[in-house]
This record gives sequence, C-alpha cells and structure tokens, in this order.
Amino acid sequence: SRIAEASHTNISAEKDECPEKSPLLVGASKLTFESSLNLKDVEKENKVVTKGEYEPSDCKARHSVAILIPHRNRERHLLYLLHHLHPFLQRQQLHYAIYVIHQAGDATFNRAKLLNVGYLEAIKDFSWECFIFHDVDLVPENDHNLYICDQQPRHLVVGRNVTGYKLRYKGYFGGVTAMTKDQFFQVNGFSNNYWGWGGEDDDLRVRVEQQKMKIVRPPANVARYTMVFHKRDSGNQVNKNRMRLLRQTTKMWRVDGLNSCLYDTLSVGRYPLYVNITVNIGQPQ
Ligand code: UD2
Ligand code: MN
Repeated sequence: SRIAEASHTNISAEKDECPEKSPLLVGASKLTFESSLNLKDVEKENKVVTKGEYEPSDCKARHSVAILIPHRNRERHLLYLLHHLHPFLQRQQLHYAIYVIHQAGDATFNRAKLLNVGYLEAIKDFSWECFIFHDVDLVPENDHNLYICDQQPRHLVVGRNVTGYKLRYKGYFGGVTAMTKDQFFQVNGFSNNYWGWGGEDDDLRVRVEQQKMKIVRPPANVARYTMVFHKRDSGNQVNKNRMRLLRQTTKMWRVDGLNSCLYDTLSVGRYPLYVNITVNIGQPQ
C-alpha cells in the first residue's frame, strides 16, 4: 500500500510541506448529478486514488484525514459523493482515505454505531489525526470548506439547499462533522444506542459540551451543501426513544460509546475509490 511504501523508502520526508493554503482551490462550484454517471467513470476520473487513499505527489500533506460514511442502500448517493468528494479533497492537498461503513442485514439503521465502527477500524490502518463523519447524501459546494480538524470539534454544515442554507437550530451538529482522533476518544465516541432516525447528533453535542469543548463552524458562505433528494428510508424510522436517551447522556456517556461498541466485521473490501467495511452491528435490544 501507499502507506507502507512511504514509510519504507521515506519518500514523504523528502518532499516539502504543502503550502498553508492550497493553490488548487476554486471556491464555489456548480454541482452536477448526472443519472448516466457510473462507477467506472468515477474510477477513471480518479486514477490517482488507490484503495480509497490519496496523498499529494508533489508536496507533503499537512493533514491526514479519514472520511467515514455510514451506509446502507444508498448506492446512487455514494456514487455522486465519490464523484465530487475525491477531486474536492485533492484540491485541498490532503492525505486522506474514504471509508464506507455498510450496515449488513435489515435491522433498524444505526448511523452513530456505524461511525464508531469506522473510527475503530480506520485507526488499525493508519494513525489518522482527523476524522470526518459524513452523511452519504451531502455534497459540499465550496472547496474553501476545509476537511481538517481544529482545537475544537467542527461542524461543517451550516446550510443546505433544502433548508435555504440556514442553520437548522442552535447546537445543530448533524450531517458532516470533524473531530480529531483525541477529541473523539475523549468523548467516548458516539452512543451505540440510537436505532433509527434522530438524536444521535445531539447526543454527540452533549458529550462534546460536557468535556468543555466548543463547536466551531466555518463561515456560512462556504459551509454549504447540496443534499441529494431522498425520502425517509425504510429501516430508519424515527427513533421514539431519542428524547429519553438524550436525558441520560450525561450519565451514560462513559459506559456507552467506543469502549462498549461490539460488532462483527463481515468483510473489508479495498476498492479503488473507497474501503468498504460491511459489519453486523446487531439490533435494538
Ligand atoms: C439528518 C442529519 C444526519 C443524522 C440524521 C438523523 C443533516 C444534514 N443530517 O439527516 O446527520 O443526524 O438526521 O439520524 O442534518 N443512511 C443510509 N441508509 C439508510 C439510512 C441512513 O445510508 O437506510 C445514512 C446515510 O449516510 C444518510 C445518513 O445515514 O445520509 C442520515 O440519514 P438520512 O439522510 O435519512 O437523515 P437526514 O437527511 O434527516
Ligand atoms: Mn439525508
């Protein structure tokens, strides 16, 4: 793999660090969603990516970032996201890899637990410093929205096309977030107990605030996303327990999270454009 080569031959140490601001950024771009797009095309567009991973060839990246995407039955959305996200991340001159964490079976969906699995599996591959927790259907519109971490957890979605590009509510922490390896570890990751739609993002905010961290956001004019249209998925019905769970977060976070995340990895596929981890995460108790 690229990582192994770099550490054996020390190629990366010989390169100069990439500039602080990438000269490749273009700002806002018009996104297209062609129904004729297919995976082979997107692979051809991204020959520089191997096994989901990329690093700039002419300079040493300043950031190593793992993108984690929870997934089931959204193949079309995944294709659009890969098509836009690979060039977007390359323009930011990042060393990155994309991980898709695919929930096996038909049990109720659990976005948060899948993201915990993604974190635990990705750190086995490489010492990623920064993690981006990314909905499959959100496509960033402006490459000045940098996919990097900071001293504080970052929320990258201020606005979406579907909500008139306004922040949904104060404290909103859903969609796409960026936390360092250490920040995420410090809050014990996400709760594993949110089955179905809603609440898990608020739970993470409570964990972050409990640790006296403060959520920061990029400026509204760059933190803009297009959400590919969808209806509520079957298997992801509204979680009726979410308010009750949220009231318990401050006492449960220590015992419910990364340190209690049990799962069976069914397969790891290192495809050209992403690493696919198919996992059995169980079902609600
Ligand atoms: C919002 C949040 C999302 C999450 C969710 C509640 C935004 C922009 N996003 O999304 O982060 O907090 O509410 O749980 O506010 N998924 C699948 N297959 C499924 C179901 C879900 O792949 O069958 C994944 C996929 O990555 C999707 C994400 O889970 O983007 C969130 O589900 P959603 O898109 O149905 O929920 P939405 O748009 O209300
Ligand atoms: Mn969505």
